[in-house]
Amino acid sequence: MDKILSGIKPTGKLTLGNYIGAIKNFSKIQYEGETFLFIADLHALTLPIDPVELSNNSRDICAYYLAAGLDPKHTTIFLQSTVCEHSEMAIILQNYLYMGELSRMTQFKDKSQKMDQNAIGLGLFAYPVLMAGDIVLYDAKRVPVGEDQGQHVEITRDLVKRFNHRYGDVLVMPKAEMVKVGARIMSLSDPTKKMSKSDPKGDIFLSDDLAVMRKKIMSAVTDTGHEVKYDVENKPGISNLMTIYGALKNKSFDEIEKEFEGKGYGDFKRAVADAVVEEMEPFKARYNEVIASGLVDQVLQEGAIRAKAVASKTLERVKRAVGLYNINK
Ligand code: ATP
Ligand code: LTN
Repeated sequence: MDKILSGIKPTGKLTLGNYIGAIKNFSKIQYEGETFLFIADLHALTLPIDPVELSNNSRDICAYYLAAGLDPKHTTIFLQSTVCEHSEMAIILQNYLYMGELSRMTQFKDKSQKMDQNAIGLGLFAYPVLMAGDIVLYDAKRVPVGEDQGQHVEITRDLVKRFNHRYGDVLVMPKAEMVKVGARIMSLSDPTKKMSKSDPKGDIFLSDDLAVMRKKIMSAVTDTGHEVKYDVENKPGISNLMTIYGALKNKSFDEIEKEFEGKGYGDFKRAVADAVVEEMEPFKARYNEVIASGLVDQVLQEGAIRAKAVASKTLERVKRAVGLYNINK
């Protein structure tokens, strides 16, 4: 059975983009393999974050995973920081990624550009090293992510090639997988920018009330004209709403165009808002149940034990391969 692995970093409140591009898909594919899903709390430390927020966000992601139908009996759900092998693996792997290639990562460039140039943490620069470690520790072949994370999986592939070339067949080659519709949901106020939890303009948060979600959709920026037509270049606002609608209703752009032929933006927006509310109402109710049940801590404790059992074996394999002396022969 193929290993499937992904994670979300607890940097802020989760958005509809995280739901459509990641969480909804995780629950759909979890039984296709042995699945590991974690909360990338060490990654969240790569930018300044309030400690209370970090820990609340971490709990919330686990609750949202469970609310989306992720089954902790099958899928190992855990916190990255509770499996120390992630940190240890990163220390070893940092020697096989180069500063030139790390400095070309889009996420690093985007995030570091906005910062005081004298206060860019080493962790932000080395982000892909930690992420490569996350992936190879579980021998993951499939890595479901949104479009923005594709580059980090690519650099992991480069690392695996380089490492295996040097030491033999030690690491498993991963591959990024993206949802066909919804791998990049855009901001509702600026549909040329990604909806992002760390830059929350035009976001729909999973914690928003249903009425607020509806209002945000109804006031989303649209384009000139009145035709519901998929055209990212000339109609980025409508195309983004079509992506949201298509992903939630499982409809193609052709089908959506036919459905709204002769109707205006207002009718279409109402239908998108209905689709969002229809999906979010039971999801939010399940989230509230999970939080009230106390299940989160139990799942994360069991997950840490299961994840560690797998990760520690891979780490041993890697240590042996690079020649770290084994005192437990
Ligand atoms: P940040 O703003 O802190 O960089 P983010 O909102 O981009 O965070 P991540 O933690 O990087 O969220 O992403 C979690 C998962 O959700 C990843 O697989 C990511 O690719 C996906 N994702 C994030 N934003 C979107 C989006 N707008 N559309 C589709 N998928 C997304
Ligand atoms: N960088 C990812 C989170 C992440 C991840 C991973 C995803 C950390 N490690 C390993 C897939 C595999 C993000 O920002 N979503």
